[in-house]
Amino acid sequence: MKGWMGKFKGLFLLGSLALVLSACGQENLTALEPKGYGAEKALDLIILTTVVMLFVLVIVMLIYTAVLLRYRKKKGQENYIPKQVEGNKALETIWTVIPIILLIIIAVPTVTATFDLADETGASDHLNIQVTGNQYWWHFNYEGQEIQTSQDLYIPAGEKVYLNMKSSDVIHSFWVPSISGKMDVNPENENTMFIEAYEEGVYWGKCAELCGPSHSLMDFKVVVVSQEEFDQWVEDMKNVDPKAQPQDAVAQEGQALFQENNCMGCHAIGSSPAAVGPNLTNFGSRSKIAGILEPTKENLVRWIMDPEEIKPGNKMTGNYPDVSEEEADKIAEYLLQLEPSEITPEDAGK
Ligand code: HEC
Ligand SMILES: [Cu+2]
Repeated sequence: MKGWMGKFKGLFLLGSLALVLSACGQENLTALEPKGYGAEKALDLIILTTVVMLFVLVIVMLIYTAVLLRYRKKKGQENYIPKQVEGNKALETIWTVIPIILLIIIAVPTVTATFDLADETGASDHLNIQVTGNQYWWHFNYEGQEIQTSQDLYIPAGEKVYLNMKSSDVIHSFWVPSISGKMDVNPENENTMFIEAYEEGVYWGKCAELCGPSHSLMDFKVVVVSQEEFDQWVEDMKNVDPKAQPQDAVAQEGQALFQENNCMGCHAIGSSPAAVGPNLTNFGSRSKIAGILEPTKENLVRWIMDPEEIKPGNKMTGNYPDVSEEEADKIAEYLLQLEPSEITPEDAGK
């Protein structure tokens, strides 16, 4: 009985694992359908090493089966002792040389790709973006331009973009699986990585280093648009007037409440570098709220009322006066109309 139960348990585990892992194939979040330079290099190496390993597995299994069949103890030969062999130069040479060749086949492209992906010599000819990892959100500062943004990183398709990354608190790791590999984001030193996305689209990014209770919610997006769209986005973002009055009367009240409730202490609108919290310049165009929630008014009110319920341990909780639902609703109305550019994640084919 217990044996059967055990078998069922195994089957159940396998089934649920298959179910859970099938979500790993999500479009725009999988390293197995590369849409960028680094991810493509990585997949080539994954395929190469898998082929080499399968080759070894097949050969070893063939020899193993052949030996099992051929040299098993046969009826009537119970007392037969086969010829005793001690060392065979030819065999030993073969099984030393073949693994060396296989390792060289893996090592040469791996080392080449490593140097290629770490190459920073052309950095000054390309767009450079300062990336800051924070518990539990990402900030992007376009170097040499008056643009600061958070959560959604806009880049042009088909262009190398250099990311100079640092953390404001603990170690994070920047990872957009379908575009490139991971890079540690440390508090002490800056790490640089370039990314190049081939196609327009919205690619999902993850923090890949355990950084606190909401680590798994530290999502962001890379919004890849055409060069023309990108140029327009840059223009629009540069020309933002942070104090602009909204048209709508409710949104105007929201703006006043946003100022009264200390929100401005942590959230900049425009290119000011204040960075305790995400920059909200183009908040109305966000693909998600706080990196994870669908961008609806309802969700935004939920966030403003109780961010702790959504992201435990975040640095906004408790640091602003209580706002009523009515007030939160007005603030939401204000924040959602902050759409300085027509270029949004929808243009990138969200
Ligand atoms: C003490 C600093 C601080 C104050 C004050 C503060 N926030 Fe925040 N806020 C944060 C931080 C930090 C985050 C990011 C949380 C996370 O994702 O971990 C955040 C996130 C947000 C987000 C999501 C942003 C995005 O890009 O998706 C919104 C919206 C927001 N806050 C609105 C407000 C409003 C409205 C107020 C005033 C009532 C306010 N905040 C006051 C620090 C603050
Ligand atoms: Cu993190």
